[in-house]
Amino acid sequence: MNYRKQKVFTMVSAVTLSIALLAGCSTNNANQTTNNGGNNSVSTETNTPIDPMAKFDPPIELTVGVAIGDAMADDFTEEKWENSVWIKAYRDELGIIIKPLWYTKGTDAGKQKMSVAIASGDIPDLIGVSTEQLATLSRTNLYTDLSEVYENYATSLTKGIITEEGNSALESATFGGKLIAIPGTNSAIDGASFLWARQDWLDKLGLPAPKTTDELYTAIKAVVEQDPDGNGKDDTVGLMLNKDFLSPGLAEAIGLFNAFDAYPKTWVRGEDGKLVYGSALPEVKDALSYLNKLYTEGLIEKDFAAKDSNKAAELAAAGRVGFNIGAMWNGMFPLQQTKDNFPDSNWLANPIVSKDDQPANPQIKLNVENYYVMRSGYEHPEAIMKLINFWTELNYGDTPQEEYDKFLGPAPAPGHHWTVAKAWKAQKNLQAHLKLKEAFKAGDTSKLNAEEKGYYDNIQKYKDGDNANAQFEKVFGETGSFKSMNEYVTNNLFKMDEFYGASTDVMKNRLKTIEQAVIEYYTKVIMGSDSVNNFEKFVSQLNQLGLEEVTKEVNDWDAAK
Ligand SMILES: [Ca+2]
Repeated sequence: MNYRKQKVFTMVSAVTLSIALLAGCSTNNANQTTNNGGNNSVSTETNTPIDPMAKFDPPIELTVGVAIGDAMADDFTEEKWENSVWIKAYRDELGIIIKPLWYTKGTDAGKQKMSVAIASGDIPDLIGVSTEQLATLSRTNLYTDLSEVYENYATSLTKGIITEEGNSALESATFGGKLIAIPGTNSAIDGASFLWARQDWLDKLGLPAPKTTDELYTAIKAVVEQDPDGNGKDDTVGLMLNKDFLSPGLAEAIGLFNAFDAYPKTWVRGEDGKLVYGSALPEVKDALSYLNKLYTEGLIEKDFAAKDSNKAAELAAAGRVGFNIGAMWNGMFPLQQTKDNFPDSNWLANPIVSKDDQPANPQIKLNVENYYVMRSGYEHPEAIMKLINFWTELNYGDTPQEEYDKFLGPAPAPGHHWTVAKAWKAQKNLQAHLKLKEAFKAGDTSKLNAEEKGYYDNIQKYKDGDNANAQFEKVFGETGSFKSMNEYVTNNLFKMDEFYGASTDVMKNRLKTIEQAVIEYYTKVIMGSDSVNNFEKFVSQLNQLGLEEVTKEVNDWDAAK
């Protein structure tokens, strides 16, 4: 993640944290009572009902490795970590005494230390690993099968969160019928593309928000040729585009490929039931021809292939671009910059366009932040479920404000980076939007949680004239990107990448080269130095680079799952 995007995410989480004090209280005493009751949940008697929230009595020890990421780096000390409210609560409320075996600083160091531990066969009782490391672990006897632990100890709240986007998160942690890890889920839908448009320019030009690729072409041409900013200069670009236009985020073209039923860099199921690589399917030709037309007619920047997304995004701050295809958060960065410089500007996120009158399907992929593995032979594997239940109850349960703030509120609360295990709710942000809409309609904020109330207050400031807070309206507000997200969800439009396993053997060695060949060919076609007429030649080149073998492996994975 590059610096400026990172800054945005830091900002979003800082906002999340800084507003937590504001919301109203509710009660959660039932859990407290149960926890303090010291009910021993590890009973193996079959007729004893399992209490998934019960405290271990006597307490148990659980060893972990602590990876200090960039977001924690600034104020991290070992002492602070060991005395944080998380570690204390795990001990006092769950009866789980966390014992760190090591500390690493930086993402790479953390990954490397974990890989070395896995290779040496000597791992802590609980580890959080990547998809790749999980695949390596699946070939060892280092893990515990957590199938029953999940079944018996995950609360219904936790199960709802882990399966919120279907069973693929659990399936991605299942090897040979064994659930070898609990997936620490994150949101897949929040990665979808939108068509961001300068609505103020469309209004001025008397054009509707484009729904089809034809309407988009018309609108792009109009903003370039009809001087929508009225400065008398021929200085407007139609569509913001960067050299990595197949990477989701900002100034990308994925949403345009999806408009033509093309799904680059994902695995889609063909008519014969086999998985095929979206970048090599003929549907991409229509998207490439479309982009080539925009390029040839001067509607996208001549030098887009030399610009990364941040560089391409400078067009937004300069008020020189009409359209951007990118993520739900673009309303914060970079599009807030347009508002800062041009108070009358009005970016709105629309669903991506479609080649016909059927809505397009935005591509998304499974998003698991960490796979939580329990060491084979560890006596209390259900500890992982209790840690995650604790997290889900605190975040998404009926938690008193004061309790929530202790962990996730403003400083000195440590925040979520200091946890040992967590799973995010996929539709958290969408629900925030829906609840905010209701709250503004009813003029009643009593149903909002702390995070949502913070957004509410910022949107209200924007409505009262503070343009610096436009970004909250543009993402979470009634007119925000989640309005279009809700259309995606309501109409069940998402196209999920069908491959969600760890990299297969050939994939590990070849996929980067294959992806490089894809972006090179696509770029050449857009810029007119190659042609869609050479598409079949391009596909056979990809097969020579290893795509054929990768496809076989992916289908073997698919057949085995
Ligand atoms: Ca102009």
